[in-house]
Amino acid sequence: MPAKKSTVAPSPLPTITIVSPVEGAQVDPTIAVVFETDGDLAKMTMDAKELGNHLHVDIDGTSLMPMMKDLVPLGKNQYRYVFDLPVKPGKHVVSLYWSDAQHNAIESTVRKVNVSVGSAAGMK
Ligand SMILES: [Cu+2]
Repeated sequence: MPAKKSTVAPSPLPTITIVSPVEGAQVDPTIAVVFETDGDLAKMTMDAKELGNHLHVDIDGTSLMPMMKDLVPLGKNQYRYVFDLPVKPGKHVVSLYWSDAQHNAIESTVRKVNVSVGSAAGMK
């Protein structure tokens, strides 16, 4: 679904940062995102008992809502998420943000990286 803008005030929200890929990185068609947050993801994903602000991962404007089982804890508040569908070669935009309970992006939290996926021939 297309990301919509939230009207919720950006009151204190946990930090969220994309650790990898870095801006401009060349990545595999099955894109893995590593991010860091001091938020309690059990309460900030679709697993929450009462849905409030929660994590969205977005690729090329299509937002996904990972469950806890989709997030691999790496320690130090870092987690890995792998998009389950491979993307086509070329440029892609990966973003990560908190959305409100209505699934609207809280704009102040949007983190974005541009990546490019090599053609099959160019891949190792
Ligand atoms: Cu959502």
